[in-house]
Amino acid sequence: MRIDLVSIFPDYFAALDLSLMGKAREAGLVDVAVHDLRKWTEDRHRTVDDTPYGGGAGMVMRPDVWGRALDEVLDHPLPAADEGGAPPRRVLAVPTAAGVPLTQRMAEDLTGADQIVVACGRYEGIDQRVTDHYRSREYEVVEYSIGDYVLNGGEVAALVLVEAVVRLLDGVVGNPASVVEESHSAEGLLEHPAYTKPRSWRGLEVPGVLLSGNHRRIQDWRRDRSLVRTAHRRPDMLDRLDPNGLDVHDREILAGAGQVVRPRRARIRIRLARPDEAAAVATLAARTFPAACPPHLPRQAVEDFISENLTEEVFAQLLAEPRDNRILLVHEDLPGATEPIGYTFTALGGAHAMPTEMVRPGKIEMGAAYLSKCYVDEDWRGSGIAGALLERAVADVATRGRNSQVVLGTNVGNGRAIRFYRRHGFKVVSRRKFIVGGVVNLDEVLVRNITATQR
Ligand code: 6GU
Repeated sequence: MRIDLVSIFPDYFAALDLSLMGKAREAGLVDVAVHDLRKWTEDRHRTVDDTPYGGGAGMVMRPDVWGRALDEVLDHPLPAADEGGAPPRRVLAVPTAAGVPLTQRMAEDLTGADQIVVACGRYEGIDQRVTDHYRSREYEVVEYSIGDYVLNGGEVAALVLVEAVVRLLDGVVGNPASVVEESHSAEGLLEHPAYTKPRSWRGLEVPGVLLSGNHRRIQDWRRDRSLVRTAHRRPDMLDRLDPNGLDVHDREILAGAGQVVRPRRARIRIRLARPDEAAAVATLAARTFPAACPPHLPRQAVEDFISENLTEEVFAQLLAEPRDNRILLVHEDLPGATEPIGYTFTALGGAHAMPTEMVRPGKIEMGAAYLSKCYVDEDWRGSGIAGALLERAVADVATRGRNSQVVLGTNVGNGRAIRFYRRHGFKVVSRRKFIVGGVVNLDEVLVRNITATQR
């Protein structure tokens, strides 16, 4: 590949003699030439710019000087490409803050060019007719930007383009896998964080999973970290992700980081309910409870249960005791107040704590936290919100430090819920009766231990 850099500051490109770029040039993988634009001026002062037509601040680079320069540089013979008979692919790249964003896709595409000429403007840019002219002469012309900020000239952006393209050429980067596994590669996620020796540094430890030697676990952990990083730093990248490429675990991780991709893109927030939110919780509780009941349960029984147990008064009482009763809410993160779309209620102790008849020595201990409610509106089925909410509720129990287990009951016929809890580390250990509006139902009782790392 031939690269020509045209600039009034050719010294900027001394950096191309260094490191990987220098080696690529020595190895003959790329032939780089740097040109001083003033070589193509014809006046005593070697003028390259003039005042803008139409007025305004700054100076504009003259098309006549650029035209002479680019005619000559774009005419450079390219012997290697000419052998096949096909005309060489010559690309004119013009860095400008007003350009299209430079992407990894563009860099990959440009590895197929035979020649890239980068025309570096200064001042307020280059007369528009220059790119118009070469485009009309059937050159590929790309006016590109390297980010949403303004530079004094295109030289730094030219270095960026050259490095992004040349490192992708065969034989430049020693290990081709390191080009595949990085941020902005095919996966569409940012890369996971990396760690090396020493294991312990200034009181900070390398995450234990990376020392486990369990490659499956390491892979899974790294993917989770990629998802969380992308959600926090580049949520815009999630818009371009194929939601079908994300499994339910991926969606739960993203929801935990506040980003939802299915059934539609949304931002969510999970937080502790405030004492004044009893009415909102009661409305949500009444709306979501029926879906957890078996189909044969009489409607009246369900309604009786709701009007006895899921009232504003009941939730107001719970919210008045935040040390014992933990209510988490999920909201869509939109400007202005929105109704919650999901909630959990966990009793850590006190009046609503786990019923003593649920104790099973060796399995369910006295003083386990009791996850009494975990509901998300049906519209958000498959979003990952429920999993994120459940994990947040368990983490909340762990942070409070009072309980070493979380226990819950769910109807024996509710296979979906049972599979959900098992996927989240809960184990079925026994059964219990659960009375809904006077009708006796049978629940599976599931328990999850809170591990040392969670506490
Ligand atoms: Cl490519 N050029 C200039 N002058 N400013 C920029 C840029 C390019 N990309 C972002 N800002």
